Amino acid sequence: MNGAGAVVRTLADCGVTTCFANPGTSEMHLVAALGTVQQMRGVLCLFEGVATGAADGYGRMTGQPAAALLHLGPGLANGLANLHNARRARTPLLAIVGDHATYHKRYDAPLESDIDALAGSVSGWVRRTARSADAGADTADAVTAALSPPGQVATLILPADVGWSDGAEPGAPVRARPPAPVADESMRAAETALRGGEPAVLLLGGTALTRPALDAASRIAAATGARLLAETFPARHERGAGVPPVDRVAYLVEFAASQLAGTRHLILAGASAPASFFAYPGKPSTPLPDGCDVQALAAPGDDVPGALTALADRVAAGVAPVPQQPGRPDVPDGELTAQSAAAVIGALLPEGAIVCDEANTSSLWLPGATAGAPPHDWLSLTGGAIGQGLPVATGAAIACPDRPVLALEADGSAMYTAQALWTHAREQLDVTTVIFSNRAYAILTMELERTGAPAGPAARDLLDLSRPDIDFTALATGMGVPASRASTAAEFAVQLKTALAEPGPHLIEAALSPAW
Ligand SMILES: Cc1ncc(C[n+]2csc(CCOP(=O)(O)OP(=O)(O)O)c2C)c(N)n1
Repeated sequence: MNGAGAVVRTLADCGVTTCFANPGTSEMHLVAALGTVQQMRGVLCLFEGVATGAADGYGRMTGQPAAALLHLGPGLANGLANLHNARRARTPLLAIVGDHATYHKRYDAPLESDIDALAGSVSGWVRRTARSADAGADTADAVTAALSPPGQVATLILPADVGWSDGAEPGAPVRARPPAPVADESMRAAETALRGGEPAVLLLGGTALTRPALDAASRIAAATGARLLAETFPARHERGAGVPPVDRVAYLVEFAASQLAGTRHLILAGASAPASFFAYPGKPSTPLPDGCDVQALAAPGDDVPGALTALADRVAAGVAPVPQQPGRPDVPDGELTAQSAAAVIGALLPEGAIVCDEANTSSLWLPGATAGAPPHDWLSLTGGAIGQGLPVATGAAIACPDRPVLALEADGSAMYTAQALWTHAREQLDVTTVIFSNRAYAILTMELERTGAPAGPAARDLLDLSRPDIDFTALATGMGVPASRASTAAEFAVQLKTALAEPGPHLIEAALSPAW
């Protein structure tokens, strides 16, 4: 067996059976090996950012790593922004990066670059396999590292000659360590804060935003009067009718500060302490009020659901969670705006949907409009690096073929990784993409004001996406995805209903009224 064969065999033995790939010459033996292992599904992505984002979506939905196969340093660099988002999502993900043959590196061939440095910027674990005899064991270690709680990017660098040389054997799967139990001391500190009668907020992140942790958090809130909040951009948030509702900390630091005003105790469960997305002249870097005590009940890599359940049993024995009541908006009539589009989505969102939200300014009304829709998962832009939504939808759809996926995309963000649509078509994924076409980098227009940068017309032109208007229906059909354009709320409702009822990919360009 050669090294590439051992890598792929080991992946399959470890349960890593999906590989989002954009290979090159140095990965040809890996490509050949992928074709020989029956359990492996290779998914071609036409840009590395699609491959890495898809692996992120897959990992968020399954808790298991997918592999992203990338070509040397430049391929890894193209995939880096979505690996950054995956790192922020704490997604288990295995990046496999091919390199030149060991003896070829000293010739400084054109594609030679510092792969290790690039990998180190987003990975919790990096290893370069030196000999084919190590390929299997290194791969097993990489999978274990990716699964190390709460989940991380693990990068395995495989030189071409290691891949093609014989003398390899599959590595034995290694069991990943389970999340750490929470120390009694943290539990007692949280209990003291909650029982003290001072205003407290329980900030939920990671696995705290899925059930049964949400039920436990809701019981704690009901019994103690603590408020629940979620991190601003959760990797995966289970929500909808019957699930305890949790508002997210607002993106804008002023709004976040008013949500947290008066808080004396911030108790973290799977979340980090909130920080302002950016610094602005004269504005604070944190939304927390002065004198707010921050304590961690459970770090992201801890057994967060276990900690919340144990805490609920201490402070909320016999208290039931408070579920979200069902309720949907009426389908609106009239102009198509971000607000009326949100109402249409709230009215039609199917049960079990996976929503990939990269609608940016157009997402403002979505949480409210969908709060009482049937239960669904909400995946967000964890690391703020745009171009994530369509790739994440790709991976989520492959991970959960029986669930409808709704990719809610701002037009500017969609253009970073629009190639994902081609993979939606090729794999016939049940993804409905809605493009919120406001023909602008709208959020940056707002940020321009907020930063106080003196801006004239030339500056504003850099944030304008018209001249020419992007024809998303042409882009989609050109890549094999049936598409339509809606200009009124009623048209949007009809088109969304049809797209959701038919299997396979669809795209709807929601041509928003000029206001937004
Ligand atoms: C990888 C990356 N590049 C650039 C940015 C800076 N950026 C933030 S928002 C934005 C434009 C967003 O426009 P769009 O996606 O159309 O959403 P809108 O603001 O119009 O709702 C840009 C370029 C970023 N966040 N990430």
